[in-house]
Amino acid sequence: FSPSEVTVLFVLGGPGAGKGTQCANLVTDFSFHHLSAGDLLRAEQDRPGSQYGQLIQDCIKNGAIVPMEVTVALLENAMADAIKKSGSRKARFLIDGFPRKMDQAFQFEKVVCPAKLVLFFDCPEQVMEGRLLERGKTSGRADDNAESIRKRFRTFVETSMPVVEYYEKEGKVIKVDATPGPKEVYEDVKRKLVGKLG
Ligand code: UP5
Ligand code: MG
Repeated sequence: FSPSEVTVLFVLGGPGAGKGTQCANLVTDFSFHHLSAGDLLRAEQDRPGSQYGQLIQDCIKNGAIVPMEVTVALLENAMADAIKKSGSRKARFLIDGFPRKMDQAFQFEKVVCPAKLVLFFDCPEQVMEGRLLERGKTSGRADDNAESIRKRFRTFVETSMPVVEYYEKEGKVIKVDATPGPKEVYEDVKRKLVGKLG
């Protein structure tokens, strides 16, 4: 992928911060392709014949991070697919829920391209927990239960926050308070993104 043709925004934030919700809003208003690393991993887990199904299932239930080779390959394929289908060589991507560990960040920037910006949704654990437990009543997600949520929070604090801090030092982070309702959060996102996409 050529950075002159592909623009990548990483979308980070704790479990339940609202990454998926806000990416859907951005897709409606801007010409973004939205790729959720978690969604790609869940699809790979369910793909008949996948050699990674069990590994992914175990990692997700325990809030642990799937080895980067698997996730980076899924993202690369999905990006190539999206470009092929859109028929345009210029493309903007929201990469949602990735990178959540420093090794993933370095690998992606090496084999795909550097991120232009990082959208970081900041939200207190208590608020995220409430959202995830509520969603867990109907989501069917194997990790929307109290025990998995606790593990996801720990991984986020210990392993994923350093990624956000790394990009903060690079001056790439746009931080958004994700505590208010979805509409208010989105207004803030739009206001902060204006003029920065190029
Ligand atoms: N909601 C959203 N915004 C709201 C708001 N402003 N006010 C009130 N409610 C709001 O939202 C979550 C819920 O909250 C929904 O019910 C929504 O309506 C409501 P959502 O938009 O889904 O939040 P999101 O941040 O996307 O939460 P998600 O649960 O998807 O976050 P995770 O980061 O935990 O999940 P992800 O799918 O990215 O990863 C799952 C697992 O996959 C990881 O734990 C890990 O095991 C594995 N993984 C990797 O190993 N590597 C990767 O690179 C990525 C994932
Ligand atoms: Mg999500």
